[in-house]
Amino acid sequence: MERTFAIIKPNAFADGNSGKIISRIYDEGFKVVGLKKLYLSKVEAEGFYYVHKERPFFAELTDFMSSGPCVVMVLEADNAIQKWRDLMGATNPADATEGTLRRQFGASLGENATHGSDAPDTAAFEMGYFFSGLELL
Ligand code: 3AN
Repeated sequence: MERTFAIIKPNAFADGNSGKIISRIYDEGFKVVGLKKLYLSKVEAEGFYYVHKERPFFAELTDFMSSGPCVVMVLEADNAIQKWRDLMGATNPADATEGTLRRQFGASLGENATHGSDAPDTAAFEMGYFFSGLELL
């Protein structure tokens, strides 16, 4: 079993799609180990996306992620990191395959509905950023 970190981003939360996304997560066989709704500050969003701080879209990305509430989750499954990325689809919803979450709920490259860790080390950092060990029992 592996764990990964996921976010339902502010656009998907505001659109009322959190329930549909969580339902899909269960249907695909993930266990939800941690889940909470948060309204990130700009500083908290910058800390989370620290690895992207030199990227040209950093300000846009952190403005968006602090623009409204989101849902943060820890998901568990065999091969959870890749499995969740496959369910999300390509970063740009326009390139995402039919049936993926970003295709269904994403609005644009920035407002792409969901986030998922891309490797074990980033998953460990991201889970620890939002959840204590006690919250993941
Ligand atoms: P992924 O989340 O699929 O791993 P990355 O790591 O390329 O994608 O991008 C990190 C985040 O930055 C993505 N979730 C995406 O929403 C956002 N992003 C990527 N490129 C742009 C861009 N050109 N403009 C705005 N936001 C972007």
